[in-house]
Formats: sequence, structure tokens, C-alpha cells
Amino acid sequence: MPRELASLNVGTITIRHLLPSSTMDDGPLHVVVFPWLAFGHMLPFLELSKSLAKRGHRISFLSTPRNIQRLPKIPSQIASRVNLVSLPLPKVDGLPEDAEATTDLPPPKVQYLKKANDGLDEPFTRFLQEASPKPDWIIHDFSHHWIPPIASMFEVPCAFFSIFPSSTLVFIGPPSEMKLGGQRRTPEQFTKPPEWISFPSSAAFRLHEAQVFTEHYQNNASGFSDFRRLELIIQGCKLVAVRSCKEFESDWLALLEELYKNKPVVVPVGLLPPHVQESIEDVHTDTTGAVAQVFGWLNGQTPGSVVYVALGSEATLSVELVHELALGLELSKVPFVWALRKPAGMASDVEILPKGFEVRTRGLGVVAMGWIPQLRVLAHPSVGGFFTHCGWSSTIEGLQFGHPLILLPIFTDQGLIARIMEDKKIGLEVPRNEENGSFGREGVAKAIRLIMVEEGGEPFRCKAGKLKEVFSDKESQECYVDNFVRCLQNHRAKQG
Ligand SMILES: *[C@@H]1O[C@H](CO)[C@@H](O)[C@H](O)[C@H]1NC(C)=O
Ligand SMILES: CC(=O)N[C@H]1CO[C@H](CO)[C@@H](O)[C@@H]1O
Repeated sequence: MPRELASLNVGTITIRHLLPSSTMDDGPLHVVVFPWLAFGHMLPFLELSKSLAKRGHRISFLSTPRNIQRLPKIPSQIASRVNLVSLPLPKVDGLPEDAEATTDLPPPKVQYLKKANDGLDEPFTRFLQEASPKPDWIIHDFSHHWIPPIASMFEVPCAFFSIFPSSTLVFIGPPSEMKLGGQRRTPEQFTKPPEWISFPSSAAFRLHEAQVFTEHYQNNASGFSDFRRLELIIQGCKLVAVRSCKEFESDWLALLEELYKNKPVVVPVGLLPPHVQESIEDVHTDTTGAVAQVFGWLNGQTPGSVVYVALGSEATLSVELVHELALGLELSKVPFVWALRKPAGMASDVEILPKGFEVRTRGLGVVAMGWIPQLRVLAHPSVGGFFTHCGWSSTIEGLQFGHPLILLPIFTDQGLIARIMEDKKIGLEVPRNEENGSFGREGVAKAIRLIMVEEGGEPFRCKAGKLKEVFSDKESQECYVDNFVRCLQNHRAKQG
């Protein structure tokens, strides 16, 4: 029975496996990869692309000109197989000149980027028409709801790559729940786990998070809510490739399969832990010497003593809360490296740090304004904990080095990830006001001290240390990519 789905029992969960077909062509695939216009999406899509290219497959990585220019360098051994393709971004009222990624915009303007993104359908169609060899697969993001219908005109199958863990997709639920007209209508209803989660879990939002999360169900300038996009994607694609593995998420992966009822098929692609070696090649010019200063300082610290603080490239806190965070760090007396960026759209005369902070904490820690190589900092022996916004990519990077986490989720699914990390005793959340999300310096200092130095934090340090075996196990993570490639090969597009 060629090209049929069969269930294969592997370990504790059932993973769906595509049986090899006798007519299978094992030649290299041509895979088109098209992420949402956000670096938090483009970078994991690029990791997946590099993984496929290392196996000899050809990649056409699609984005817009300024985004392509800002991508990290592709390692030279595989660069010839990764074709970076710039599609021109249409102009849209409300979208500032030169803004091509979410990082270029304050959050309220992102809706205009979604609208402009929808205008990429035409250049995308032209690309498919002209692509040679004809692509075998298109791997795309939640945002490109127009890809499956265009791809089907060319008879090319589509896979949705979820940079979110399967727990997030489970919480969102089956396509029938991807609108507020489903079972949940109000933010309050997102503050408890949905009924389809069949095992004990704290996966739910706090009220202040739920208020922000439910915006994903609302129409915006583009006329499509984020979850309407996701609904169309789930209905239109053949595979859902999730950045996950059964060693960490077996229960969630099994539940996601059940929710989607094999339409589409769920395939974990592994955690795709990035390689420190490659990130070293990816040198931004250290024009101010700030990066050298951070590493010089880190080299002089006691092993495992430093907390690395980074809230991602897009997460934004109000200036008041950044100040509380700063004062909490100071109060904790724990050595720190803080990667701090002034968010897009913040007035230039706003003081992002509290008065006198840098003088008072001289010697205790360093604040790096601008870009710093996160992976290399996390890999440094002096670092012993990670204060994070719980984006899935950052969480993976932290656990790859066995760091226990201090959790300060900010938006999208970060609250859910924080709850799950706390359930698993890998991290501790900074206590926040349920209604408005505010927090105080004392709470920050207490959470940092517990995770970094106090005896009560030992179970967290121990559990996170053990998870390093899973998150940094290149061999088993590579097996997931191999399995994914087999799925792609078994269902590649017919040529000619
Ligand atoms: C949040 O609520 C708390 C308690 O009601 C209040 O003290 C605090 O000022 C509020 N913070 C913001 C930013 O509204
Ligand atoms: C999910 C999303 O992007 N929602 C935005 C829709 O537009 C309003 C402004 O009109 C923003 O406040 C929301 O964040």
C-alpha cells in the first residue's frame, strides 16, 4: 500500500509515519520556504532550511529585500543550495517607508505589515511559475493564508511550519475554535485550560495576557485575523511540522494529532537547536566594542553565577516596568548581563534605565544596548540562569545549555509557555498583577535569587540541567529532521 498513512508505535506515543512508496524518487528536493516577516519567524525557518540543505536538498528562501539583507550569513558549505529570493513588498497606507519586518514597527502598526504581506501573493505566483526545477514542497507560516490555493494550482503540496510548540497549537484548538465564535468568546474564558486538554495542566492565560491574546481573533487592517489565517492554513496544508520533540512534548503532540484528526498530519521536526559554531560566523560588526566588553566581563566571573536577561527582539515593556526590572536586578545582587533594546517607536529622550542605575551596578553587571550574540552568551560558562520572555526559540536556546529560567512572558503564547515551564519545574515566574500585568522590583529580585543562588532553587537547577540532555542531543534531534524529510519525499510534487 504505497503512499498511505500507517501508525507506528515508537516508545510511548504513536507517531504517524508515511510508508515508503516503490515509485519514490530519492533525488534532492526543491523546497520553497516562506516565513512571516518577523525575525522571530525567519530565523527558525532559516534553521530548518539549513538542516534540509545540509542533507543535499535545494532551498528557495523567500522574503523581502531588506529582510534578506539582514539575515545571518549562511555557512559556506551549504550556501550554494540556499537561494535567497527577494519579493518586493507592496506599499500600503499606514506602513512606514522601509518597514519590512515587525521589528521595524511599534505593535499597533503590525496590521499594515500583514496587509502588505498579503500583496506578496502576486510576486509569489510569478516565482512559482518561473521556478526551476519545479518545487516539490512549500513550507510556510501561519500568515500566508493565500499560499495553499496558489500552490494547488501548481500541484505543489504545502506544509505549515509551526515555530510555536504543540502546546500552543493545542490551546488554540481545532480549526472550528479559531474564531471568537467558537466555545470561547471573552478574555476570561482564556484564563482556564480549554476542555479538550485531557490531562492536568496550567496552560492558560492570566487575565492581562488573555486581553492581548484575544486580539489575534480580531480583524485588522488586513481584513484577516491571525487565527482566521491559521484556520485557512490548517485546512489547506498537508503537513503541520512542529518545532518540538516527543521527549519534551509527547502528551501535547499526541493531543494535537487527535485534534487535527490527521488533517493535516502532524510531524515533529525536532527542536532545531541552533549551533554555537555557526553563530560565531554570524558576526555583526561590533562597532562600539560593546560585545567584546560583555565577553571580557563574563570571562572574569565565577562559573554559573551570572543571570542573562533578555526579553527578545520584539517584546516590549513600558518604561516603568523596565525600571522595576532594573531595580529588581540591582536588589538581587546577582551578577547579570542584560541585553536591552529600546523598542521601535519609543521617543528618543526617554530614559530607559532608572537614574544612576549604571553607576550603582558597575561591577555587578553589564547592560548591552543593541545586538549581542545570545547563543554565545548562553553558552558561556559564567552564565547559570536565563531571565526570559519565554519565546519558544529563546526557551530552546536556554535549555540547550541547561539553564533554569526566570519567566517574564510578554505576548502571544509566551504566557502559556511560562505556565508549562513552571509545571515542569524548569522555571519560576515573576509574580504579576493579574489584571494589569504590573510587577515590582521585590518580586523580580526574589525570583532571580531563588533560581540563581538559594537552596530552594535546587530542584529547578537540577531539572533544567537534566533537560540539557534532550535539548542539546543533536543526534536524536537530527532524527526528527530525517523523518520529516522522508515525509516530504514520499509526498513530493509530480514533476513535469
Ligand atoms: C496595576 O494595579 C495595581 C493594583 O491595583 C496598581 O497598584 C498599579 O498601579 C497598576 N499598574 C498599572 C500600570 O496600571
Ligand atoms: C493582532 C493584532 O495585530 N491586533 C491589532 C489590530 O489593530 C489594533 C489597532 O487598530 C491593534 O491595537 C491590535 O494590536
